[in-house]
Formats: sequence, C-alpha cells, structure tokens
Amino acid sequence: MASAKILTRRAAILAGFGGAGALLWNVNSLTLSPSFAHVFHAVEDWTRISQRTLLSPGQLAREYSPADISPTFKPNGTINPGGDDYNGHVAQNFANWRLKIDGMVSRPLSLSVADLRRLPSRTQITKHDCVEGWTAIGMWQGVQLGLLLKAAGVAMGARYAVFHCADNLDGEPQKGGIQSPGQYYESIDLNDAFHPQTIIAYNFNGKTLDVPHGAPLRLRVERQLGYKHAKYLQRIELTDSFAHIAGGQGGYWEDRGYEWYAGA
Ligand SMILES: Nc1nc2c(c(=O)[nH]1)N[C@H]1C(S)=C(S)[C@@H](COP(=O)(O)O)O[C@H]1N2
Ligand SMILES: [Mo]
Repeated sequence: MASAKILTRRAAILAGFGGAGALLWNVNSLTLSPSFAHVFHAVEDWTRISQRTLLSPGQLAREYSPADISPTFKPNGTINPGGDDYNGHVAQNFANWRLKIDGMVSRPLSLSVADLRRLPSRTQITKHDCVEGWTAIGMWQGVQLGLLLKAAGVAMGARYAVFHCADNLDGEPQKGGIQSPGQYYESIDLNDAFHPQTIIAYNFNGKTLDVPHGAPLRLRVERQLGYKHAKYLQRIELTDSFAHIAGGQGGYWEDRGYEWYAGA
C-alpha cells in the first residue's frame, strides 16, 4: 500500500522531470525563476531518494504500544548542558532557539521550535539501547528529518548529515553550532537520514522534551544505538565527508573508539 503510494508519487515526479527538462532546454541561458529552481531541486532530491531509499527501503525498527512505555527512562551522558547561553534559552522556554540546516544544501534553513511544531509530525514508541547496558522504551514525537532535508534541498554529492550539539563535555562554552573540541556531535548517512523513523524529536512521552533528555530538540535514529541519538541539537550540516570535523571519526564517541555504524 505504502509502496504503491510512493511509486505513484515517483511516477508523478518523473513525469514532471520530462516537463522541467523541456523547459530547461527552452530557457537555455535565461535566469531560472525561483519556482523553476524549486522543481529542479525536487528532481535532484528524487534521484537521490529513489536510489538510496525507495529502492532499498530498509527495515523499520520495532514499534511498541503505550502499555510498553518504561516507567523510568534513564537520562544519560549530558543531562544539562548548562552555561549562560543554554540557561538563557531554558529561561525563555527555547523561544529563540534555532536549528540550522546548512552545508551542502541549496536553501539553508534556520528553524525555531515553533516552526518545527507546525510541520507534520511522526510519533513512535521505540526501545533505546545504551552501550552501557540499559534499555528503555519511550514515545517520541517530532518532524521526519527527510522532510526537513527535502525543504533544504540536499545538494549533489552530499553523503552525511552531521549533528552539532550544544553540550561540551570539556566544559567549554558553546559556539552556536560551530564544532569545538569536547563538543558532542554525531553523523549518519543519507539512507538513515531519510529513513521514516529518523525524526527531530520535540516531545517525549507526550510532554515537551525535557532538559535531561535533550531539550529542545534531539535526534531519534531508531535502528542505531543510544549514542547516535544526539541531544541539544543546534545545527545539522550536510557534507560529503566528516574527516575534517573534530577527530574525523563522525562523532564524539566515535572519536574515542566507538563504531560509527552502531546497529541496535
Ligand atoms: N548531546 C548529547 N547527546 C547525547 C549524549 C550526550 O552526552 N550529549 N549521550 C548519548 C548517549 S550515550 C545516550 S545512551 C543517549 C541518552 O539519551 P537520554 O538522556 O534521553 O537517555 O543520548 C545520547 N546523545
Ligand atoms: Mo549510551
């Protein structure tokens, strides 16, 4: 059913591609209108998504029922980034927090939590596995990352989404999403980025996401282990390589020896 829907949409986009191609031929050296550019980027997205996701949709992580939700869900790692900047955002209820999406995208975005809450959301009840030896089942609600990436227009050649967080485990002040030593970060490939259960969560167990669990925004990437689920998200950077970021291994814990692909 779902795949029939996707295929219909794919056929529709493919039909649109023919039209856009003809238009491109006609306008030749003329400046592209924004609406045309939009169609063009949609086609770029389609090519990538069809290759990486539609043709190999991958498995869904198991989803549970409300009765399975754990009475306590241990907060782990950083449980409060602290510092003047983050504390200021807490005091303002994160009204001025921004999630930036930049790097290899055609339209960099800067979104407030309210912007995200206005978009369609996904709710999922999943099991979280921490390598320290505990698990917990929780309910997460947020925006599918794939939707945000489609809005930003992933550029040709991009391969990874890198998540820059507000907490610095060396206690250094944060720099608004600019990576610095000791700052938590993570990365996933575009296959996981466009996976339907990969969401930027703002609610946890039916309430606004709290500080210990990553307020105001955290990643859920349900087919992978706990440390991939970056909390306190400030910036998502699309890139073709993470070799130049921090220790070059794609994440705070990866730089300290953990696996980059952490299948749960
Ligand atoms: N920014 C940030 N994200 C993070 C961590 C962290 O220390 N900082 N810890 C990771 C680890 S090891 C786990 S198990 C989960 C814990 O999520 P929780 O606090 O909601 O239980 O967050 C992950 N994401
Ligand atoms: Mo963890």
